[in-house]
Amino acid sequence: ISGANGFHSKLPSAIVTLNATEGSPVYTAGQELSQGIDGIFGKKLALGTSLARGNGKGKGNGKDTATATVGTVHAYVDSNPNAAAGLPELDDDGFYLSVSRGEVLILGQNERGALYGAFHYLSLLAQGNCSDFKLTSNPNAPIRWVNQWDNMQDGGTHGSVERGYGGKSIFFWDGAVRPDLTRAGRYARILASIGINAVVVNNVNADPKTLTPANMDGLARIADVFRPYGVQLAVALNFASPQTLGGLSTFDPLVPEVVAWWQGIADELYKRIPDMAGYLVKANSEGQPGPMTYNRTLADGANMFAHTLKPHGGIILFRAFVYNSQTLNQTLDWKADRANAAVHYFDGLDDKFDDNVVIQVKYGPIDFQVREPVSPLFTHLVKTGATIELQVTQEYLGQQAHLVYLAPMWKEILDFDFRVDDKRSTTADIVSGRRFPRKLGGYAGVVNVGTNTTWLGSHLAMSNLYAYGKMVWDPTSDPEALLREWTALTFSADKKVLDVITTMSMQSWPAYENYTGNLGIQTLTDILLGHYGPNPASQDGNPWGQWTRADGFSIGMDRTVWNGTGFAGQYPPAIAALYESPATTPDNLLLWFHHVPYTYRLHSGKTVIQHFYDAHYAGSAVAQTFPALWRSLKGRIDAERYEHVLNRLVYQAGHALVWRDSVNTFYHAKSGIADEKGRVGSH
Ligand code: GCW
Repeated sequence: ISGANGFHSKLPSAIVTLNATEGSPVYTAGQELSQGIDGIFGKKLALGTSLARGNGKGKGNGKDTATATVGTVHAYVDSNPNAAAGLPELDDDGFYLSVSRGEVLILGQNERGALYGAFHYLSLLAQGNCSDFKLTSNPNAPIRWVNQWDNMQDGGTHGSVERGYGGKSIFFWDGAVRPDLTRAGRYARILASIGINAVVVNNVNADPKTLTPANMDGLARIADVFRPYGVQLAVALNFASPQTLGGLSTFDPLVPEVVAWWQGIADELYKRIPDMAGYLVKANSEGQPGPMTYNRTLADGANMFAHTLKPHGGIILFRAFVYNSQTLNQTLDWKADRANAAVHYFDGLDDKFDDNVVIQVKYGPIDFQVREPVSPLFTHLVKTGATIELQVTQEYLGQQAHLVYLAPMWKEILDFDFRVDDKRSTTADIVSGRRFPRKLGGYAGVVNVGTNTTWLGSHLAMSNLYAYGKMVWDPTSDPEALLREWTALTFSADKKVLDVITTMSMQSWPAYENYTGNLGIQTLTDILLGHYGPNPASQDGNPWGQWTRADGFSIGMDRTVWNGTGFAGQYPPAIAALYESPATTPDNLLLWFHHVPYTYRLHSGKTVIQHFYDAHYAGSAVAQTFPALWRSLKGRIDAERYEHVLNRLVYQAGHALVWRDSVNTFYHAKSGIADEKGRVGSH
């Protein structure tokens, strides 16, 4: 911070933590404040543990005796009953922050909230804001989790991360929990600083061996390094474990021995981890076992776990990503559509789930594409709590080798208004439990950090993790403001640095959509291999049900009710009507909902094919400007990060051309229609 010395008089000289036992989040808050203020301003503060005033040890002019007090509202009011009247009501995890001439009061509704308040204060200081203010901040929803898709085994040896692009697992190695969990503790610190309160540590494609006694001991060690940051541990389960691990002859959720086996697991886990958050379960999807294996409903399956968690206060997030694309026949069945699966399987179950079951729904009905309509399942679950699953790891979005800032996409998703009963019904209001009053709900982000020093594999990708935490705390956050905040905290508050990173990032999602798959056709990547790089040919005839139905004349999935798969009819009437007709469907979702000739004219006046050609040129042209923009920051960013990011951006600029030419050449060959501008197929 430039001119840091000028701020000293506006800073506290001592820190007092209220009722903090070592290792508790309030204790951590005290440590973070002391380290943070020293780190930012070089000012060393006395750290005490009572309500007594600061002892004035800080060097100064004699007036330098202000104190930062941090603790729970409860602890504060206990020792200061008169103060109660002036304090706001807080929700779980919320905080109150008051700064007045260096006198700082940081109160959490619970210990975690106090830690969040401390991080918030530090973040303002680090951005050079030392002004006086009062702030009350409550989270949008109680569930603010991240999911890690970490495997315990990788070919029998090392912990890999499914769809992870930042190295090996920070939790697992060689089929067991790592002996050294220092990095897992650092991860909890990152997550707490952005308001995340739980981590599912293992892959949803779960290994039954996660639940051996030795591994449960290991999970408890992970929970121990999370706890000082108020981050709870959750675990993903394999539905067949009673059989594959427990040796029973069945895993039918209605068989008493199976239920007893799972009760034993819950009891063992909670004995080791009394504050465990709960479970995440992927069932009957992509080859995973589930209740439907025994003709039981998804509710039967979810409730079995809910029941065993209930005595311990745990919750289960049960995934809605249930589908079997292997039975779909693209050639013979025009109505075959994987997008229909979630609503199909969950319809009729809304009043069947226990109250500690939450359904975790991916934002789109297919799978983390560059653009999808928001899953209509959110409007079919009225009594059951829901979490929306977002992906911070960029599986279909460039795998951290491309800069794609995702917050603008999430914002559109969270702001989407489903018009349930013709009333405003945004995704955020549904998952937060406001639109249909419910206790539980919120957000799950698939993050997949790894052992790479950049965490996600690329420095700039961390803006996505930052924005994820901040947006789920407050979905009204402005993506650009979050990005500027993150840049100032991570790189520099230098105006040029802020402007360049903002310009590139804010253009990055639209550019990526343009060069990888526009008009709602989805990311035209390789469906069979790693979901990376262009391969439009793989988008049809694949067994995953991710199709475009492109032929020589026309393209797009007909998801109308009148003539197609019927998917559009899963939305409330006003939205269903909008998507039913190409005339009212927004251009950016046209091919998601309609099968049209390449010569169909968009609202923009262009034909579909010409839009393809132009958009792929336009998107890749934007990516081509990134390296030069970044080079203009030389000397303003440390050399190591400067070079690392530059390499990625140069690569992205080149790979965007590969995308452009592969996709354009493919559709030019398929349609036989010339590019009006003569660029495609002319050489
Ligand atoms: O699309 C798929 C991903 C899988 C993932 C699955 C899921 C964990 O490609 O890697 O498996 O989604 O979300 O379950």
